[in-house]
Amino acid sequence: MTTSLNDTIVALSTPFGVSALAVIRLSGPEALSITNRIFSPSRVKNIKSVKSYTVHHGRIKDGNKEVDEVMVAVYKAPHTYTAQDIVEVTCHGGGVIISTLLELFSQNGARPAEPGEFTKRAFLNGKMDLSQAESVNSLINAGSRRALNGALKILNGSLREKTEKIKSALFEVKANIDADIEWGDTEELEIIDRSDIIDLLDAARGSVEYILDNSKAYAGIYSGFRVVIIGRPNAGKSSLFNRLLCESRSIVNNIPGTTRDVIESEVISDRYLIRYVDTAGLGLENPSETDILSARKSVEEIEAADFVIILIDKEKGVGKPEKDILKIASGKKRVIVINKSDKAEGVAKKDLSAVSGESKIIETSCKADTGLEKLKEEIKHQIDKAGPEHIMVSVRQKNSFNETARGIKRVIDIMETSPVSYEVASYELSEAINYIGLIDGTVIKEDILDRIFSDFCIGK
Ligand SMILES: Nc1nc2c(ncn2[C@@H]2O[C@H](COP(=O)(O)OP(=O)(O)OP(=O)(O)O)[C@@H](O)[C@H]2O)c(=O)[nH]1
Ligand SMILES: [Mg+2]
Repeated sequence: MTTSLNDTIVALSTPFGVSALAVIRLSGPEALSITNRIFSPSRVKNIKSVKSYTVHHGRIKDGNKEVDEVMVAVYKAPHTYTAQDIVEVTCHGGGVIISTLLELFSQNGARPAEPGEFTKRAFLNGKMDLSQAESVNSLINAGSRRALNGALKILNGSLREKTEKIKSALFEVKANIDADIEWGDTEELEIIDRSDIIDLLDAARGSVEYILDNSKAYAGIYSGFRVVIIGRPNAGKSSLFNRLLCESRSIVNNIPGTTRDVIESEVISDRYLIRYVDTAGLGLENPSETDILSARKSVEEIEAADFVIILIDKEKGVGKPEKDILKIASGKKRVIVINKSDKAEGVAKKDLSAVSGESKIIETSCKADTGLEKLKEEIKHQIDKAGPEHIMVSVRQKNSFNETARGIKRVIDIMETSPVSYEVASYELSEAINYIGLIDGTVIKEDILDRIFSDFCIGK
């Protein structure tokens, strides 16, 4: 998509379909004159001469034929979303009206906008950096208050601030190293202090890792806190899953190996967006080829989880499957749940102290409906603990942060080796700085931009 910034673009900014009102937006140098050709204002003479940030009632006409009664808002460059003249026409929300208006604007010189082209212009005209532009999409797609807050923070520049700090530290190191390359042999110049440089690099790497640790990569839409239920076959995973969702989503059966695929579903509970994941049991006796594939998927789910519920069947206690699960999920935030607590015989909380470590233990019965509120509270507590800062970054940004961290690590390694090859260090630093540039958009290729903005809806 090689599109000129000088075209005036037009698009419907609200969903297409029948609604009370709809908004059509234009951006570009001709926005006002194109509108002027088809809009007859009721109070002012000419829409071109009105003040910025004003709204005007009037009629859109196709020749002498009236098409709709509308309100036209005028925002003049440069203090607008795209830094260009913007006109927003609020019309009635019927499909025919919208199509007719869009066609009229096109006939009069506006080009239909590409997806995300308004925000792309905002970025290209320096109104926001790329991380902020991307967050506009997350804002629109936010599936929860939490996701919305995350997107808003980034839109307000929180990621920008962090990347700027990292970048300026790297530039400082590079300036020092480059000075040494150029002047290192001359006596009068201070020799650079390697340990200071390494400290600076360590701090920069720490900041990148902080972002990575607190980030939640999203694929288009931020999909909630991922709670994975794991346990041996028949422990009651699907029963618990259904209870937590308050709907009968997974098949429950007393034959071990009922669930074979990963089943997931989302709920909003209070202000929390939680994605529960039901999995196939681990440790099935005499597994078929399909069972082995299912078990592999369950293990992958443990890895992808924000929080793991290790479900223990009270009657079965802790056997090989449980020991394996505890090991696989050792680095994970988790809770141990003893299910089927309605049964008289079996393990109790105190029997698990040898294997539970730091993990909390909760007893539940899906049959008698006990302990479930306690479990839900624990999950919410974990979401709150997930960090005061939950930084939303896209998969693309996450990759760039990873590359930056690796690059900085390479520079540290070089600086710690004697004799230091300052040329190589300088080269590696430029690479790391480049990766940061891919995040804020200071180094950006057209095809990457196209990919980012093609995920947007038209009109944004
Ligand atoms: N008594 C009692 N039975 C339960 C409880 N929870 C589940 N069950 C029963 O245990 C059996 C297995 O339940 P599921 O929910 O299908 O177990 P699962 O862990 O999903 O099993 P797989 O999908 O085969 O791995 C069913 O007969 C349930 O009715 C409980 O708390 N108490
Ligand atoms: Mg199941």
